Amino acid sequence: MSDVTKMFKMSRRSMLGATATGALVASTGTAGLFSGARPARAAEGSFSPVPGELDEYYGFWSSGQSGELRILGFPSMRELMRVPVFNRCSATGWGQTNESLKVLTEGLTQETKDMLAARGMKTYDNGDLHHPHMSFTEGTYDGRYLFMNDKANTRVARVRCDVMKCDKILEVPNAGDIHGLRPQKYPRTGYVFANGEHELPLVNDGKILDDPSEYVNIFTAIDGDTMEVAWQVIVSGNLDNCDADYQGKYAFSTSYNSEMGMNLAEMTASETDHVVIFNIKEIEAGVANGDYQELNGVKVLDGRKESGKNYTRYVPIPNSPHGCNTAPDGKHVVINGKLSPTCSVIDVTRVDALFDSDADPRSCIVAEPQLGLGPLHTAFDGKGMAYTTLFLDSQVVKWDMEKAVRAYAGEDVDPIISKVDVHYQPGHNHTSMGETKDADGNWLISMNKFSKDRFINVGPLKPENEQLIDISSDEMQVVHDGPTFAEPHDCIIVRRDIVNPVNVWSRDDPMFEDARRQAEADGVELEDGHPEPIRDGNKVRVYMWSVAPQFSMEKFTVRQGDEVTIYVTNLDDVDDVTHGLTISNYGVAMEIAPQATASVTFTADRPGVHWFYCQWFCHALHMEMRGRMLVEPRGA
Ligand code: K7E
Ligand code: CUA
Repeated sequence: MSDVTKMFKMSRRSMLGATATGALVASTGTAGLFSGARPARAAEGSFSPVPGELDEYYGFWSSGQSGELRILGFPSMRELMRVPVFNRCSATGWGQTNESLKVLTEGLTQETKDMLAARGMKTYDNGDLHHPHMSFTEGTYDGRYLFMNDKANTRVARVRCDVMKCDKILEVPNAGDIHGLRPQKYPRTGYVFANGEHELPLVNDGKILDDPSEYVNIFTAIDGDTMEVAWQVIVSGNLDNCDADYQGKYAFSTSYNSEMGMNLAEMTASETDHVVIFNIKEIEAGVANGDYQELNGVKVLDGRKESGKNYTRYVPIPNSPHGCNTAPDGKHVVINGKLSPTCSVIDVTRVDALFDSDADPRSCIVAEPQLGLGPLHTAFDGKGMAYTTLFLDSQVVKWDMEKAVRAYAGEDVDPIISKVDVHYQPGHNHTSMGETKDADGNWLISMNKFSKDRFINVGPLKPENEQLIDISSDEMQVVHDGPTFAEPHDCIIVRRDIVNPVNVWSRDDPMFEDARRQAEADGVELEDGHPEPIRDGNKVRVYMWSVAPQFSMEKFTVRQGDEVTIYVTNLDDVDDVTHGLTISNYGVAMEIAPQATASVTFTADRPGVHWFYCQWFCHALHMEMRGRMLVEPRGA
């Protein structure tokens, strides 16, 4: 260790927070900035976020085929952070660091690992993340976790809300392409329900193609605490979106391909499709009684129409329903018609009868208002109003659920309150706290698939357009256009007080448990680093710490062909002093946030001097935060 290095480390440890470094960065702290004033709303002329003012809500945005989770301040819609999940991230090293690779690989099936290994890959580097949802306790968000699906590679991921990093990814066996995903709302999450969208032969070994009777779709309940599959249910027809009730009794899934068709004509042939209602207690009893087959290590129950079991009921719904949204009144579930201009409203208090007697499955439908063309998703204000996106009409329609129920019963009332044009072709929409019992009716977001002429042209690939809508009066008002890159399908809007991330990592965080274990085996304290690489055959481990603007090693030497693992522990514990480690011309880069340890393993196959540097601007001397890796040529 050089004298300068020692001095830095000494001063860091002995005068924590009082060094020049500490003072420099302490001024960027954010505490105390929030004044409590609300951004100006449409009624006051225009919407404008006030610089320096904090938002009232967290927005958790999916990113579709980008594969990441995004965090927005809401209602300003300022993008605050991107959390890599299913994607490979150049900035943070997600998909390259040992810590992220553990998360990305430990939940994969052996079959997937083998397939990827044959391509020289450890994990997938794409994903299709549609539906981010927070864990619930007693019908409202609890700030523990976010869960999300990957339609592309049949996975479900969990993000820890304390550090906003993904800590678990599970590949769901047996199912085909997880689409709809919702956590259990009551009593707590509990289960995370996940829909397999694309039907597959139950044993998919390449021997079956054109025998539809061998194809199935699978509904999966994942234990949100352990991120293991609790059970699966085979259903008739496919599964699209889903939601859970506020009683903890049922889950609901839309099916747009009850026909089990394999092409467009077949999939849309029938005038009616259905919603599947899952009876959670009955399914749990079936699991307890051994009424399942075990397939790829998972308990799979038969809930198909003809099974005669009490696990499921099938409620006929007009052609190709899409969105499935439980209202905060705890009573209604809105099924969005898509090809039908209607929404069908299920009354959950009438669902018991479907399981206890031979009641007509449609007897749980209490309203079916005609809303407009292409209803896809519905949001709620907690005051009895529903807001449905009309994809084909490019509108959002506000309607009164109670009036819709009365109209269905024969009364001459019009449930539609108003419509507003959006730009253009909306898919999901969401209200502030709208999927919880604490829906507050302040804001609506319309997530529009096309932006067309709303922004200056950026070429043939255009952004999407998410519009902020003031719903504080009967006439909805679009107050802001928010362009986004591919393709946030869905989002949630969570009151700020519910989410409380930390500012620095805890040194005993499980995320770097493996690093700690290896350091212990090497007789090293991660926080102290080690002055020389530790050699173990051709495996070499390098332990460094970082304190702005220095790494603890200014150089180290390895040999060509060595498998090198570099551990960096960021000893800075001031807000915002993240460091990075990039090795030039080696394709290696990672992020190390305050008090974190991160590590990366690579083969040192290119001899020569290679600078490693910090790529996260951290200090006035950030450019000087670098050192050299010497790779000695083979045979030297
Ligand atoms: Cu939630 Cu886009 Cu996957 Cu509707 S889906 S839009
Ligand atoms: Cu450390 Cu830049």
